[in-house]
Amino acid sequence: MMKPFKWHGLAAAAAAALALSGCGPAPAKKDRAIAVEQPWVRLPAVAGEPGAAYFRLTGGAEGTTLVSVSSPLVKRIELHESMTANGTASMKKLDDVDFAYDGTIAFKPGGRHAMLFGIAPAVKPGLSLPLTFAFDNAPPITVSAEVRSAAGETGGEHAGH
Ligand SMILES: [Cu+2]
Repeated sequence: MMKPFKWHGLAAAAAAALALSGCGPAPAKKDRAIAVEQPWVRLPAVAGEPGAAYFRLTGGAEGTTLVSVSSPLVKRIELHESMTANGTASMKKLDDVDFAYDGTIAFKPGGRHAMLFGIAPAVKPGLSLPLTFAFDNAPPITVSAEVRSAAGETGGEHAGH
C-alpha cells in the first residue's frame, strides 16, 4: 500500500534535481551528517491556535526518514503539508518525511511545515524554542528555532483546520 508521503518524496526529489542542475556533479551524500538549518517558528495570530515551524533538512544516509518533531514547550507537533487544489488551500498530515536526497528538503510557508499544537504561553517572539527532530536510523537533533510573531504574515497554515 502506498503511503501518502511517497508522492511528496517524488516531488521533492524532482525539485532537488532541478535545483542541482547546472551546478556540476553533486558531492557524495552517503555519509553526510544530518543538519537542521534555519529553523524558525511562526506563532499563531490568535493565542491558542496552532503555530508552525519551518526549517531545512539536509544530509543523512540513504533512506533516512524524519519521524517526528517535539518540544518541551509544545504539547503536540505534527508534520503537515499545505497544498492548493482548485483554488482551495488545505493541508494534510504526513506520517513521516523521507529526506535523503541530493539536495535539501525545505519546510516553508505554503508547503511542508511542522504544526505546533498547544504552545506554552512563555513562548514569545524574539525568543527561541527548542525543537528535537527524531529520525528512524540516526540520532535525534535538537535545535533552537527563532520565534516570530504572526504579524504581517498572510497565508497562514491554518486553512483546513
Ligand atoms: Cu498544518
